[in-house]
Amino acid sequence: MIDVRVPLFVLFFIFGIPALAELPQLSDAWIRAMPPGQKMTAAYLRVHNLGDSPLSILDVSSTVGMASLHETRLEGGRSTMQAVDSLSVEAGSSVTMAPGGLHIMLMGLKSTPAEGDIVPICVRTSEGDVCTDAPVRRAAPDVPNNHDHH
Ligand SMILES: [Cu+2]
Repeated sequence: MIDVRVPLFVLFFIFGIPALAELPQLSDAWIRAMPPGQKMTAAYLRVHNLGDSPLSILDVSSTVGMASLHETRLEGGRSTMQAVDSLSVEAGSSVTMAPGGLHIMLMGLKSTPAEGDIVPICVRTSEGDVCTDAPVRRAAPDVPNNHDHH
């Protein structure tokens, strides 16, 4: 039999090297510690788009309970929370979830995450799924130039 397979490098030469989907990177994840028995809390993190095209954050998940993307907004002097369907992150840019703004709502907790626990949080994006370990803390970590608005 004659081998008619074309070596890969020939295809690359003809069609160009296929662009590899660049997975986004997660950083600065943490979860707010709640008193035992609480059925909900919030997780915060930063999503970095390392690629050269915009990506979408489509869903969030965690092993501790139901997770959904929320945004806290000030409306008429009152703080309200809204579900966010999807979120886009510009190329080379990042989106920060922090108290008073975007956050991952964790509901229906099987057990309340305690201070010092490590909870996995996953983010589904148009470029693929990424996960990170989020430590449970009582307050936002001190980040320079990151003012904590409530
Ligand atoms: Cu919320």
